Amino acid sequence: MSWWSDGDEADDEEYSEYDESSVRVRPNPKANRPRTKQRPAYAEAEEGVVWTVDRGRYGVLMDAGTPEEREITTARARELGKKSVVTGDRVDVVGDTTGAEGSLARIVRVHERTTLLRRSADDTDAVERVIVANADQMLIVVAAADPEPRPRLVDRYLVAAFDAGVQPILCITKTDLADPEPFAAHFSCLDLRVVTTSSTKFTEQELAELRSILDGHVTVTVGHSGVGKSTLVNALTGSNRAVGVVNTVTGRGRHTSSSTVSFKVPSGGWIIDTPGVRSFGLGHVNPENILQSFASHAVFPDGYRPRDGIPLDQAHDWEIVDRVAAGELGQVGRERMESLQTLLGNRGSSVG
Ligand SMILES: Nc1nc2c(ncn2[C@@H]2O[C@H](COP(=O)(O)OP(=O)(O)OP(=O)(O)O)[C@@H](O)[C@H]2O)c(=O)[nH]1
Ligand SMILES: [Mg+2]
Repeated sequence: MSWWSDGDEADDEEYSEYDESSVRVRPNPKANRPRTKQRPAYAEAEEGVVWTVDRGRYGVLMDAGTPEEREITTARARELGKKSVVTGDRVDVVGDTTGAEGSLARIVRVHERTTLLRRSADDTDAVERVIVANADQMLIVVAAADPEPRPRLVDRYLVAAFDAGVQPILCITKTDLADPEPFAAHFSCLDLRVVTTSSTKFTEQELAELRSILDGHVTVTVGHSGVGKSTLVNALTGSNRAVGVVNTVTGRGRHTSSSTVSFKVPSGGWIIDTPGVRSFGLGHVNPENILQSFASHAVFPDGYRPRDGIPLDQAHDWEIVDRVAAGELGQVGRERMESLQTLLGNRGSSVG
């Protein structure tokens, strides 16, 4: 298993032995009968939200927001089969749901998800890994320096966010080390909210702005290792996630966070800290959505009139490419389009 512990791989491979529901204590007299498709309805099941996944165990928050709110430890019931359970999932739980020391309940159902953020190992790999369920915002965290920010990686996150139906926000950290403006300028052709922070002097204003963005939402952080995701989550929520150091030679983080964990934002809402990933493949994304979502988030200069009266997001893909290449979104737009075309090219898709 890789260092990335998002649950799926953990459950289906190494950690399946920890699922007590798979332990058979005596010979099963029904072993030779065909399996029934009927499953128990679990009318007594209680609903909760998965707030973290760690090595085959799922932390579930029960009765959130009530005096009975409690965190319980669960395993997945065998009948879930290969279905993944990830942070953010709404689940039905049976068994001991008291949360008492040493208790273990079972997840028997996963509710339908409103959104699903996924990545693949690389762009040609259609096998997806689910990162979180039911988030409605994505905080794309990049550092102004150390590690050096890369616009093309942000393009990837943007595509994944649009594909998942999640609102992206760009957060540039470490503004004490470099001016964030030149990097932010790469995205001026898009309707993308940009916030900046510096952990050496988190100002109340910065934190208040971020909290107002998080208020009432479920926000998942994404970004390379070492960009400061956990540092930010700690500052916003008072949590105590371990933070790492960035190697001064390679400029890489140490992959300090290894699990995906949700934290309550004091003002309301949740922020989910994720481990930095080395690759954020988009092999699972429908290429048809990529240019459309780019066009629909474009920002046009004042007085702009769409060519032939057709808004950019309603144009055919080839025409979007053509119009952006002709300068409808300026030089910045051309660069973003080039990046998207490279991305599509990696996937073996052609555009225009
Ligand atoms: N100078 C400076 N350093 C920062 C800032 N934010 C975070 N750091 C440092 O960057 C290093 C990495 O921070 P983390 O919060 O662990 O980064 P992460 O994104 O959670 O990394 P992973 O968990 O490995 O994905 C730590 O040494 C932090 O102190 C900042 O705004 N300015
Ligand atoms: Mg971290």
